[in-house]
Parts: sequence; C-alpha cells; structure tokens
Amino acid sequence: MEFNTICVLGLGYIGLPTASTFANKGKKVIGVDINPDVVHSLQNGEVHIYEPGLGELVKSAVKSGKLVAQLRPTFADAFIIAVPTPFHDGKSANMDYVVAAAESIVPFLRKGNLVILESTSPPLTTQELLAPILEKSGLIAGQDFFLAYSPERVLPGRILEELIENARVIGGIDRQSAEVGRDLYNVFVIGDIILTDATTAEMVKLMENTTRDVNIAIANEFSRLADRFGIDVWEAIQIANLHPRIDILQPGPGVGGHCISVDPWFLVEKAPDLTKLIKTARQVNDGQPEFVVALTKRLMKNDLNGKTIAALGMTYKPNVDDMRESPALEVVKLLEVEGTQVFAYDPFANDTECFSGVQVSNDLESVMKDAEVLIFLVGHQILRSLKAEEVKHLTTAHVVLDTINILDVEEWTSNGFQVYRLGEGFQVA
Ligand code: SAJ
Repeated sequence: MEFNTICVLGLGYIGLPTASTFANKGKKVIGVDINPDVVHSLQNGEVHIYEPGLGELVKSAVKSGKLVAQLRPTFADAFIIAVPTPFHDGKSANMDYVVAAAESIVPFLRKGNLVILESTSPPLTTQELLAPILEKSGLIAGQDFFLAYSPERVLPGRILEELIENARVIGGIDRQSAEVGRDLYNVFVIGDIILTDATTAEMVKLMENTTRDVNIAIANEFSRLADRFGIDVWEAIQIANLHPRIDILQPGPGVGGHCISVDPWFLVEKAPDLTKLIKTARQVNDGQPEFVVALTKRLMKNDLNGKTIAALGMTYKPNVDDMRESPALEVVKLLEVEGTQVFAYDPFANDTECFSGVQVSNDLESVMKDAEVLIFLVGHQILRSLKAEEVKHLTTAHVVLDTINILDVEEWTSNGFQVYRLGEGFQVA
C-alpha cells in the first residue's frame, strides 16, 4: 500500500525525527503538537530539542514544504501517535496523551487509513484502549482501517541512525494491519521489519527496557557490595566481563531518562504479583542517588551541613540535553536536604535554567569556583576532557567524587586533588 500523506502526532524526541525522516523521503508529513511554542518554532525551521543531525534534517524538511507543523491533525493516509506516556505519582502509566491524540484523530479517520501507536504503553493498550477510541468514528479496527503498534527503539544521541538501521517490530491488530504497517516503514527502514501481533510488540518493547534496567541494577548493587568489601567495582567488572558469557553494565548515580526508569513500572502496574524482580531492580536504581549522597557524606566526615558542592552533569546520560528523571538532579536535591549549598552545572542548560526545582548553570567556572567538593555525575565529553592542571586554578576544591569513573586518577592526584570513586570502598583519613 502507498502512503502519500502521513500525520505524526507528538513532535518530541521520537515524533520529530520520524516526521522529518518521512518528509525527507518525499512524503507529505503533517506534524502535530499541542504545544504552540513547538509548532511555532518548527514553522520557522527551528528545533526545540537537541539530537545530533536533527536540526539540519528538520530544516530541509520544512524548507522543501514536505513537513508542516500544526496544532491539530487533519485527513491523512496514515497516522502515527508518538506522544509521551509518563507515569503518575503512584507509578501507574499516564495514558492521557495517547487518549487525547487518538480522540483528535477520530474526526479525520477514513476507510483504508492506517493508525500506528509508537508510544511505549502497557500490554493490551492497542487492543483495549486505542481501538475502542478510534472506533468511535464508526469504523471498525482491522476491518475498515488498519491498526498496529510499532515501538520506537532508538537510542537518544543516535536517533537518526537507529531509526533507519534498527530492526523494527510491527504488531498488528490483525495480520493485514501489520503488513500494511510494513509498507509504511519500508519507506526508510533498512533494518529487518518483523511482523507480529500488537500485544507481543508492546511486550517486546517493555521487555527490552526492563532487561536493561535489571542489568544496570545488578551493576549498581555490585558497586555497593564493592564499597562494603573494599574492592574496586570498575576493575572487578572489567575482569568479570572477560568471561565469554558475562557482560555486566556500568554502575553510576542511577537510571534516568524517559524510558528505562519508567517502562518497567508499566509491567509492575499490570501484574504486581508477577514482577518482584522488576520492581526490586527499579528500587535499587532509584536508590542509587542516596548512595552517592552517603559517599559524599563519608568524604565530608559525616557532616554535609553548610558545605559547598559543585555537581557536574545534570542530564540523564552523557551528551544528550534531556533531564527527565535524571538521577543527577535527585542527587542535588538530596544534598540540599543535608544542608549543603549545591551549584549544578550542565553544558546543555541555557544560561541558568530550573529543572524540577534545581537551578542548573552552563557556566562551569562559576559553578566550581567556591566549591569544596566536585562531584562528577554525567560523562559528558566536555567533562571527560577537563584537564586537572587547568581545573586546579578554577576551583578551591581539593576533593573530587567521580561517580562514573571518567577521571584519570593519577593525573588528578598529581595535580593536588584527592579523588574518590563510587564503588571502590574508599576510606577517608
Ligand atoms: N546507564 C547506566 N549504566 C549503563 C548504561 C546506562 O547507569 O551501563 C544509565 C544511563 O546513564 C541512563 C539510563 O541508564 O541514566 C538509560 O540510558 P540508556 O543509554 O541505557 O538508555 P536510554 O533510556 O537512553 O534509551 C533506551 C534504549 N533501550 C535499550 O537500550 C534497551 C533505547 O534503545 C530505547 O529506544 C529507549 O530506551 C526508549 O525510548 O525506550
């Protein structure tokens, strides 16, 4: 089946790259977002998020007239829903954006259309939540229009490559919906396209991110054990990973982002009696900022009150601008509860910006100037390439806590710093 017009709902980290990739393949794309600022900036060819290569891609799509941005959907051959699925305070999935997006399509749904949900969703969403909403149009899913779930699986920082190269799963509400979905993504996907049913596709996505979460949790738990037993977790992991069937991930200040720290909860919510391991892994990773604070406390001889700390790196992972669910922000908040004054730095902040109650500056010098301790929380390239020789002239701090193992300890030590790392069981004299 051929799709000439594609309507993409949600122009965030997934919707915008997807919309502009289709547009650059010559498809007419209507990008829809409920945020007028997003729509307005896109109309001028400007991009509101940072992702390598995305700015140029969007500019060329808008310039060619193939991508237009607007606040409401309109008639199209295919609709792709790529809106956020955050969680409520009680960790249950908030499907409000998916529901609103689906409802906004109803007046424009016609016979023969294809609707794809890409947003990460609890199992059975496509069948039990999405289909009934779309059927308010009077059309029947699988009979009058095609309906499928196709999860995005791209890695922030490599979205444009992975969108095209990764294998794509398409789970249809029936076989034909999956096949028609393949025709759509064939426009740009060069990876394998695997067809299955909608609920399997939903589970595949959740299983992938949950597996990664559990694997990071074991690395984090090892970091605490290493601390207890006075060994270096980084060295131990490196040695263990020489085993042909072992591949331990890296510990750190915790797991953030909008995917891995959220998605496992969708399974816990739907089947609390079957998800002990998944829930515990989530709690281990969520507890890691507290571990970082406990280490900082040990460094400061159990008294954090009145101390000045520079927290370096605030995004949820290196070289992205995304601060959603960032464990680094959590570390700052917990340190503040202990009575410290924290200056937070991130190269992706605009001047000084407030993220979930934390003031984040992009001026490294002013953040480090009066600090007693530097805590490295995110391995941004700019932080990795800092030279101890230069830093020592920019800060009063002599103590450094590296939670991500990015510093050359010898280099920093020889420049007068006392360097401590998460997961190495340090003692402070
Ligand atoms: N992290 C660690 N240790 C590690 C690896 C990661 O602590 O060894 C932390 C990161 O610092 C970050 C978090 O985990 O806080 C998640 O980072 P990530 O790079 O593992 O993953 P995301 O959230 O950026 O993207 C994931 C990817 N999923 C998998 O790798 C299974 C991506 O492919 C998905 O498309 C994306 O979630 C999504 O949108 O669901």
